[in-house]
Amino acid sequence: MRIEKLINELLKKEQEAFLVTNMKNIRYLTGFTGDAGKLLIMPDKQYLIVDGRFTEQAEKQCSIEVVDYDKSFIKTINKLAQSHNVKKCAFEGNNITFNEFDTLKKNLENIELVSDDTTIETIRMKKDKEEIEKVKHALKIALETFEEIKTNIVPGVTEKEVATEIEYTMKRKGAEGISFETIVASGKRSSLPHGTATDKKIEFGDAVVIDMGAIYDGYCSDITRTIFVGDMTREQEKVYEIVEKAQQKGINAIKAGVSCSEPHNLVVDEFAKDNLAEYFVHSLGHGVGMDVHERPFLSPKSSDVFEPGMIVTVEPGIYLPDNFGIRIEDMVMIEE
Ligand SMILES: [Mn+2]
Repeated sequence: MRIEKLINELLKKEQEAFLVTNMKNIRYLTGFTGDAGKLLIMPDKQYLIVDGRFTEQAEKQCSIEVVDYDKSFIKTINKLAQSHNVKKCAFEGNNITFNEFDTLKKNLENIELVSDDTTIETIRMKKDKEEIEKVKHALKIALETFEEIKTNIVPGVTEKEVATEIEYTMKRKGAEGISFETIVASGKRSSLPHGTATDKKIEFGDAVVIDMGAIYDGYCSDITRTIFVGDMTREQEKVYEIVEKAQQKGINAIKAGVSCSEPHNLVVDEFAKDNLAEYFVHSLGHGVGMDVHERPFLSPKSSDVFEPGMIVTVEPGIYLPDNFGIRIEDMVMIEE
């Protein structure tokens, strides 16, 4: 069970308690899908605290004790923590506001607060079987959608119309939402790495970068395709081949035990051969799960190492300002 993985980490770190406030982390650990609640974890006892709207749902979805918030989350958390003699409690510093921290500090009597935004995130990097199936399904929805709509990308259609059709088709195929605002960047706009769709009409000769993803049962997918309306120029063809080759090089470098910074560095070296390294302006990829961007990051700064169960994107791109851009993004799962 996932919650046991966290308890093992608490025991290792001699941490008495962990107050989880990030709703995705609560869902990950307990299965609770409501949009409000707090999770108090101690090695020997765990509580999910919810308000009356969610009591029945929480009891059905979780195997841990569900407690009513009794008109105040913070007072109830304090009461529970005191009853277990907690003196030190971890909380998610990257998830609460300054004011929420202030409230915690004032109300948790004689409890030292320590920020911890790595323990759960580290556990989440490695997906279990159930998670892998959900990500695969989210990916299937995105891939099928692209195949279905690509023939409709023709001169005269606007970027927004393409994005809307993508989002509608993904939902029709079972997506509960989109992983992020769909990117459709055509012509000169394709050199904007995050060019969200506008009213610009797609023209003959345009490169069109489409970055899209679906959410299925809480899990995201993320793919990018670059297509050309009409014939590619010689330059476009050459850059496309370079990006494709660099992506393959990056994918081939991914293996359990390898540093997450290595594929990025190899891709930069590959682009440098054609003097294009300066036009690759972001990192090579990122983990995908309940968040569309999560650890591990395939960036030169990453200190993570690939492990079986991780799912990451590999998305090299070349962006030639005022000319065109090309990005190709696929998802990779690390196995033994
Ligand atoms: Mn991505």
